[in-house]
Amino acid sequence: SQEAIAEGAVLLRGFARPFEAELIADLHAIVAQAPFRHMVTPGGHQMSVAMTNCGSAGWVTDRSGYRYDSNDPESAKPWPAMPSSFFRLAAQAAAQAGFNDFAPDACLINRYQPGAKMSLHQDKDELDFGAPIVSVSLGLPAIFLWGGLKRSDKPRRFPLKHGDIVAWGGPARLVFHGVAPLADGEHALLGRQRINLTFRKAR
Ligand code: MD5
Ligand code: FE
Repeated sequence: SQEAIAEGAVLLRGFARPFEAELIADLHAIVAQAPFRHMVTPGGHQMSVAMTNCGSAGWVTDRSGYRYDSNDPESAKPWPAMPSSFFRLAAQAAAQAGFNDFAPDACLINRYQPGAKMSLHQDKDELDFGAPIVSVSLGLPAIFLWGGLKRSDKPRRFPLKHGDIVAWGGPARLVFHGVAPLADGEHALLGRQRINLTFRKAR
């Protein structure tokens, strides 16, 4: 099924379900090479969400700022390559949502354990805001917060479940968004966590 959240934002319920086994196997291989870690914001706060990356550019934050880096700062080696299962799913979902020829070079992998959250923010560390962002939800359900173009716009709440994909672009690309604190639970494939794959064209 396909629903419009807002202009430029399309929710594809269950779109990733046919890919789940391949995605989870590929995820385990990435995490073996580049483990999840809690990064620190420029303000010095440790994030409750644990992160890693795959692809030629990985999103990182530390005391010096937010940026994309070709290498994992923990290992000083390149981030693991983006598996073809990840790339194909992101490109197919983008096309289904009306964004043709999406070629992500970055996949940020977010791990939410119970209580973890992401505060309202904009994604603006990418070079070209003309490319969409594709977000894949796996594991425990979460409430996605969808604000406006101003931080003060009151967010609407959307439940996102295992297999749901959202594609954002055009007028939705710079909307403030976040994730409410994860409720505890147990997912049959992923246990007590939610994994979010965020595909972007960084460079
Ligand atoms: C998540 N991750 O569920 C969210 C969902 C992040 C992040 O927000 O930055 O890692 S993904 C993306 C999103 C949502 C709404 C608008 C836009 C991106 N956008 O247009 O930039 O872990
Ligand atoms: Fe974001």
